[in-house]
Amino acid sequence: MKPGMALLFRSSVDSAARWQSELVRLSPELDIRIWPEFGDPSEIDYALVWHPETGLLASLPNLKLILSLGAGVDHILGDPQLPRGVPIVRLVDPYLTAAMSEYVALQVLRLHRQDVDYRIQQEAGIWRELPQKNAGERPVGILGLGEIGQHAGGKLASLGFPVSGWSRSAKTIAGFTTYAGAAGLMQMLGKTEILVCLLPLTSQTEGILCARTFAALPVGAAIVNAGRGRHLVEEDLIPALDSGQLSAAALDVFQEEPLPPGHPFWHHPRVLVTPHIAGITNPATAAPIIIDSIRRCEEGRPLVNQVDPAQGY
Ligand code: NDP
Ligand code: OXD
Repeated sequence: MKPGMALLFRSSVDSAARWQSELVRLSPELDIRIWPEFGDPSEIDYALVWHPETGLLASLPNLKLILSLGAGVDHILGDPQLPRGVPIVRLVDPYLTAAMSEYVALQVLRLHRQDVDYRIQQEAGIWRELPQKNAGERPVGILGLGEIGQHAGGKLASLGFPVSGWSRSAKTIAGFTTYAGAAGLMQMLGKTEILVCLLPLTSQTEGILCARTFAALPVGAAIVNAGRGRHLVEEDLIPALDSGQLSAAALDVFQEEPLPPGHPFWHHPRVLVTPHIAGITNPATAAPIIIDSIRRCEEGRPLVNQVDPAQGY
C-alpha cells in the first residue's frame, strides 16, 4: 500500500483503540484518523464507518472507498448526502456469520423447546409438562438467504429442523426449500412455525414483520428478528402475542436502540430482548478483510462484497 494513505474511523461503539492496533499491525503505513479529530478532510482516502453522521462522508472530497463496519449498510445508505459515486463494501466475515448462526440456533431452540412458557411457569412456581414436538416436526422459515441466512439455515438443518428460506432472486440450495417473490413469501409463511428475519433493511423489506405476515403464519408461531429493528412494525407485535397468534418473539434489533426505558418489549413475558449482540464485529478477524478491500482498491482489482445502492444491500 502506498505510504500516506489515510483512513477515517468512525464508530458509535467504543472500539477505536482495538481497530487501530489491528489495522496498524497489518498495514503500518496506513494513517488512521479517529473521528471526530481527523484533520484535513481532503486527506482522507478511506472511511471505515458505523452510523456515520449525515454529511460526514460527503465532506471528504477525495474519498475512494466506504467500508462498512457491519454486514448491513442501511446505516450508510440512509444518509441523504451520501456521495453517490463512491463504492461501498460491506463486511462479510466468517466469524461474524458464525456468531449470527449461534444466536439464531439459540433462539430457535428456545422457542422450539417452549422456554418462554417454562420461564412464565417458573415465575408462578408451576410444575407442568407441555406437549413437545421434535425439531423435525417444527418447520423454520428464514427471510433472507444471503451469507448469514444460508449459514444459519445450515446449522438449523443439522439440528433436524425442516428449513425453508426466502430471497429476492430464486435459488436452489441443497437441504432447503426455497421461495422467492411476494407469492413465495405467502407460501412459506403458511408452513412456518418459527420465522427468522435475516434480511437487509431496504425500502422493500421495511415493515415486513407486520400484522399481515403474522396472520399468514400458523396460530402459535414464533418470530426471531436479527435483521434490523425497522423490519418489525412494533405496534403490531404485542396484539399478535396477546391474541395468541404468535407465541413468542426473540428480538435483537429495535426501531430505537438502545431500546428506550419503559418500552413494552422490556417487560412483555413473551418477548426476549437482546441489545443488538447477535453478531458483534470482531476487529481481529475483520481487519484483514478491511485491509484486503483497501489493497484491492489501491491496485485497481475488483472489490468483493460491493454494495448495490440501487438494491439497498
Ligand atoms: P446478504 O446481502 O448476504 O443477504 C441478504 C439476503 O436478503 C439475500 O438472500 C437477498 O436476496 C435477501 N433479500 C434482500 N432483499 C430482499 C427482498 N426484497 N425480498 C426477498 N429477499 C430479499 O446479507 P447478510 O446475510 O450478510 O446480512 C443480512 C442482514 O443481517 C444485514 O443486512 C443486517 O441487517 C443483519 N445483521 C444483523 C446483525 C446483528 O447483530 N443483529 C449482525 C450482522 C448482520 P438475494 O439472495 O436474492 O439477493
Ligand atoms: C451488522 C450489525 O450489520 O452488526 O453487522 O448489525
